[in-house]
Amino acid sequence: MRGVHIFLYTVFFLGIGASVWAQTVRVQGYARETLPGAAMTAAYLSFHNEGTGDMQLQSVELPDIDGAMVELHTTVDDDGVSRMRPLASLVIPAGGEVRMAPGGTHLMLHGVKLRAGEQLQLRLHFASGAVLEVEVPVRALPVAAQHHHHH
Ligand SMILES: [Cu+2]
Repeated sequence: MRGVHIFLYTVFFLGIGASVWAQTVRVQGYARETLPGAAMTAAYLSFHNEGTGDMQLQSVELPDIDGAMVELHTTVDDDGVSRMRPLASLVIPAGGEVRMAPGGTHLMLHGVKLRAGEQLQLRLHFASGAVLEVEVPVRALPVAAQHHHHH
């Protein structure tokens, strides 16, 4: 698929008794372009943990954009109204997959101006101390979202 980047990342941990295990996660995804005059949008990543231990995503930075801030959000149904809530962290179970998607878990990007066709650099911090840099494409908003932006 054009415009989709897959990142492979492996970290080796030395445990007690010198046992070694590998932590490998595959990440792909995209960010949405910002509306004219807006400085906020969302990005959606998919994680495939091919390692033997759970991975816990704790925070995300945009190293190339001064003043940008990223929050991990989930969407909850509150009496029929969908609302976003901050998430402290996101666990990707060993051998499992986590997919962010519109209307679900997402990265909220503040202080950004993104245009479709650009590439966005993200720096992912995991609880293990591992840091992963990924680059995702910026995609155009779906037509409906250009008229209504719920946040
Ligand atoms: Cu949000």
